Amino acid sequence: MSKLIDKFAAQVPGLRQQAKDIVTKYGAEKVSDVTVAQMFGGMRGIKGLICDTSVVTPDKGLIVRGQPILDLADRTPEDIFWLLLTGELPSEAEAHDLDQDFARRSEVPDYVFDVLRALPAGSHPMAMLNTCILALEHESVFRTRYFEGMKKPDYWEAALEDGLNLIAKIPTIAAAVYRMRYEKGDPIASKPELGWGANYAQMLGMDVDQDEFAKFINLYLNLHADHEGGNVSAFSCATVASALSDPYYSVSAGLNGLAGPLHGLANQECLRFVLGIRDRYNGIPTDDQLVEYAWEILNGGQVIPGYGHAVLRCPDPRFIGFHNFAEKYLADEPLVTIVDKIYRLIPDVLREHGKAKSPFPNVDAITGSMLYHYGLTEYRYYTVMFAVSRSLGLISQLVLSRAMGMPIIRPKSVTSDWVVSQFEQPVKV
Ligand code: HAX
Repeated sequence: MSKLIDKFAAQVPGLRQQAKDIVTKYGAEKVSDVTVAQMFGGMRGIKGLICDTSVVTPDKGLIVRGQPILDLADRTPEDIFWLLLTGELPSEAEAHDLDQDFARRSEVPDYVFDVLRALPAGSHPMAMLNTCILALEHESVFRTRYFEGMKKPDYWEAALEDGLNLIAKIPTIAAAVYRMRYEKGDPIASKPELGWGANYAQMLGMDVDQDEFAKFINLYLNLHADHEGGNVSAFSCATVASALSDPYYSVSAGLNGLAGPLHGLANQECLRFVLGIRDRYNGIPTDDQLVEYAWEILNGGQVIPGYGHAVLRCPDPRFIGFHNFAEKYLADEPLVTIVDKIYRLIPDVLREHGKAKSPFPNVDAITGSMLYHYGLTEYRYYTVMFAVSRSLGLISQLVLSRAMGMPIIRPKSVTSDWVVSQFEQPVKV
């Protein structure tokens, strides 16, 4: 058994007891009122889920297990996974043990590559990744054990087993998606001894300073790993997992949500936006040109990609984390200069426009431009990198839910007519 499994196993009885105690003590207390506007507004602001891995506060952004994400920027993604699952950062020995465990589990069966080869040439990289994850479902320990009669207290263990296997394999699959989809040559052999993130970086095969690129990829994987429980990918994954669909089905469901343009796919839209500015103005626009361009977009009824957020009401600290990295390593990159200019000028435009509740950048406002700098110009691929990272959060969340004995998710829906009937005054005759 790995040190992570041991550590988490020791926590499980406490997690389960805590969940029971909370319900016993506070079960009848009310935490949220629901208005009709919220029902028609994507359930924004309704407190109805438990997620212990991270919280996003409007004024501070992402806090992972009590630690602001920027304090964790120099950690490895493996450290973040350990933290998400156990609530603590690993010791050096524990981190090493997790790396070895991932290495042991990292080999991807040949049939997954056969599946990739069988897909149509122009497939979207996210469809390719997700198809591979579903193909890997063949390996599910959770499903096998469930149909052998696994008991509820053991669900978490089988879910974690699948989760560790999937995390260990996903960089190899994602890198193969990149190389096969964009005809970069054969997949590059895995070197798990480099560490989870650096190995992914080397398997992409970019012709850049590998040390710097690995640092960037580690930062990317680390900052995108989790964003509490109500975002589309986390909530979709949690809902599917609550039906005891195994982690391959559940993570795939979450990642299908990540593929939407208002969620994970936004990062490719952001790069297109920045490239559009560069091409239109033959380089870096003047302040006036940029403001004029932003108004053109808004008046055309479109959104400014990379700006606004459902929860945040401050610049996304993950944007700041990437911005800090760009200042150190990419100061001469014109796209980053444009991103900077947008950051300086667009919030005022959005304020004046008056619609977006947050005029600040989210994480997607900068990442595409940085990836482009490193030669990763195929922006349809970016969501796949997001997905590799987000697998850490989705799996931590679903394992915790099974450990806590959470039931199937099944909120009540009502019809529009029911809503009207609740509030309509009877017509006087
Ligand atoms: N530009 C122009 N208008 C915007 C806007 C932006 N960047 N952000 C929000 N608005 C508009 C909304 O479209 C909405 O208009 P309508 O009332 O006409 O529908 C209004 O402002 C209120 O929206 P909101 O409450 O501020 O924002 P939502 O919670 O509804 O949506 C979004 C949050 C992130 C989807 C939204 O800000 C947006 O579309 N941003 C641009 C796309 C983007 O950057 N997405 C990435 C988000 C990060 C993420 O999840 N990554 O995975």
